[in-house]
Amino acid sequence: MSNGRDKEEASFNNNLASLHFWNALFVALLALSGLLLFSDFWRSILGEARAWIRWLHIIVGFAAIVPPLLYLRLVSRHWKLLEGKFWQRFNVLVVPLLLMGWLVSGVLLWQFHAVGPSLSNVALWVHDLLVWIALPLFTYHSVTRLRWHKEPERYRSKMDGAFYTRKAFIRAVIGGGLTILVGPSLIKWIGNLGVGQELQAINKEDANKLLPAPQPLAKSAPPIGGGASAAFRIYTVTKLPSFNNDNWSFTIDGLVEEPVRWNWEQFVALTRSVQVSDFHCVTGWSVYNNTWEGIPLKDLLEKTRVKAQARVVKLYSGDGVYTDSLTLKQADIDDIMVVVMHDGKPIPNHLGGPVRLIIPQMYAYKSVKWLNRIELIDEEYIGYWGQRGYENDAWVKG
Ligand SMILES: Nc1nc2c(c(=O)[nH]1)N[C@H]1C(S)=C(S)[C@@H](COP(=O)(O)O)O[C@H]1N2
Ligand SMILES: [Mo]
Repeated sequence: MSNGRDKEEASFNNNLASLHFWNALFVALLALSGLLLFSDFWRSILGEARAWIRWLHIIVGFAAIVPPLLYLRLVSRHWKLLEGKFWQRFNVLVVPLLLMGWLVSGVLLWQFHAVGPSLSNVALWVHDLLVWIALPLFTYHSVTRLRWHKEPERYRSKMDGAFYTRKAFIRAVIGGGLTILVGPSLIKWIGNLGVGQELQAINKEDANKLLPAPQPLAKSAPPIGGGASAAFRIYTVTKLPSFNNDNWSFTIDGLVEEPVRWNWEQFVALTRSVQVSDFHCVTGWSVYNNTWEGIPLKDLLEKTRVKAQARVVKLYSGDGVYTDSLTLKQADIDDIMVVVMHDGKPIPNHLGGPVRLIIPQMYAYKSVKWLNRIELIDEEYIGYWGQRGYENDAWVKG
C-alpha cells in the first residue's frame, strides 16, 4: 500500500515538475521575444524579422495559458504542501495573476484595430508595467533555484538565519546586479510616460544641419494645441539618416505634368499652414494634441498637376528603405500634411526631420519619416509594414 502511495506521489511531483518546466520555458520565450520587440536598439537591427517575432510572441502567449490551466487540477494539493512556505505560496498566486494580466492586455494589443487607440494605449501600459514587476521576480526566482548554490546540508543548522550566509550573499549580488541591469530601462520607460519627456530632445544636438531654420507661424509658437501630450518613441528600420543643405532635396515625379525638385531654401519658402492632431502607433502608444506646421499633401500634389492615369501616391523615405503609399483619393484628405515643424520647433532628425509626413486618421506606420520623394504611379503599391503583414489601409477606428 505504501508502495502505491509512493508511486502516486512520484507522479504528482513529476506532473508538477513538468508543468513548471513548460511554464518557465514559455515565460522565458515571451520575455526574450518581448524585450526584442520593445527595444529601440533591436528594432533597427531586426527590420523584417520583427514581424515574425511579433507573431511568435502572440502564439507563445496563447500557448502559455495551457500549463496554468493544467495546474488547476493540482493546485489544492500543492497549496497544502506549501503550508508555511510563504514565498512559494506567493509565487503560486502571483504567477497566474501576471499571466492573466499579460494575456488580457496582450489580446487588446493584438486586436488594436477593433479596440481603438485609447484602449490599446492602456493595454500597452499595463503590458509593460507587468514586465517591470515580473522581470526581477522571475530572474531572482530562476537564479536562486539553480542547484549550484543550494546550501550544503551540513552547514544548514549553523547558518540558518544568518545575514551573511552564502545564500544571502548571492541574493544580494543578484538583486544589486538586476537593479543595475533593469534600472536604466525602467527609468527610460517612466521617462517616456511623461516625467522626462523633453530630456532626449534637449540632450541630443540635432544631427540635421539645414539652413535657414524654418520660422514658425503665429499658430505654431506658442502651439495652438497647447503642446503634445507625451514624447514620441523613436522608431527607425535603418540607422538614423542625417541631412544638410547639400544632400537634402524634395522630389515629386512620376505621372505628373510638372515634376518638381525643391532644395531646402525653396522648400522652407513654400506656404505652410497649421493643424492640431493626434498620432497613433499600432503598437499601442499615442501622442495627442500635436501642433504640426507644414504643407497639406493635396496642395503639394496640385502644384505638379497630377496626370489622369495616376492612381497611387508612393512615398519614399530619405533613409533609402522605408516606403508607403496612399491612393490618390486618400491623398486628397485635408489633414494629411508634409510637416516641417512640431509644436513650433523644427522636427528633429530622430523624429523624421527635416520633413516627415503625418496622416492623423491612419496608424503612424503610414507616416513616413525623412520624406523626400513622392512618386505618382498607376498601380497599387504595398509599403514597408504592409509587406510585413500590416494592413495597407491603416484607418484608426474607435
Ligand atoms: N522612415 C521611417 N518612417 C517611419 C518609421 C520608420 O521606421 N522609418 N516608423 C513608422 C512608425 S511604425 C511609427 S509609429 C512612426 C513613429 O514616429 P516617431 O519615430 O517619430 O515616433 O513613424 C513611422 N514612419
Ligand atoms: Mo508604429
